[in-house]
Amino acid sequence: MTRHLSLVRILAAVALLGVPAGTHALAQGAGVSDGTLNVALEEWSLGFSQASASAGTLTVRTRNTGTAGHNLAIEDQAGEVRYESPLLDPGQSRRARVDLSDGTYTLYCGVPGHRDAGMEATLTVGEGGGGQEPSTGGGGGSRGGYY
Ligand SMILES: [Cu+2]
Repeated sequence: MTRHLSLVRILAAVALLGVPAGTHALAQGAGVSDGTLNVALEEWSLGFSQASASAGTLTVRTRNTGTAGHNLAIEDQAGEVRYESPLLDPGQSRRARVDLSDGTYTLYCGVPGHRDAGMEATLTVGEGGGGQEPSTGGGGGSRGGYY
């Protein structure tokens, strides 16, 4: 008897899983995969809020999937802008290579007001990020100052 009940439950669960997810999900594929950071500029997000990558050269693909002009800036933890795309019109995209070392970076849209509206994300590079090869830097645990 209990066997029948659990079979019914499994079938019900499968049926639920079969329902397509919401059609209006966040931009597909945004975030980091295969050494490429995909950014979807839209109102009001970058398509993701947190991502991580291995240290090194990161390909940054920025696409304006929104309806207003946007751009992308990458700022390091010292507040220095490491990359900034030109202003992109809706539908435009840009590709660049950015060399990033271990650290935490803030990504945002530089159009006034857009960052505050939600066009901001955090990228963690190196420790705790990427998760592929451990950093080649001799495995010391010390985090030296950047000065
Ligand atoms: Cu913007």
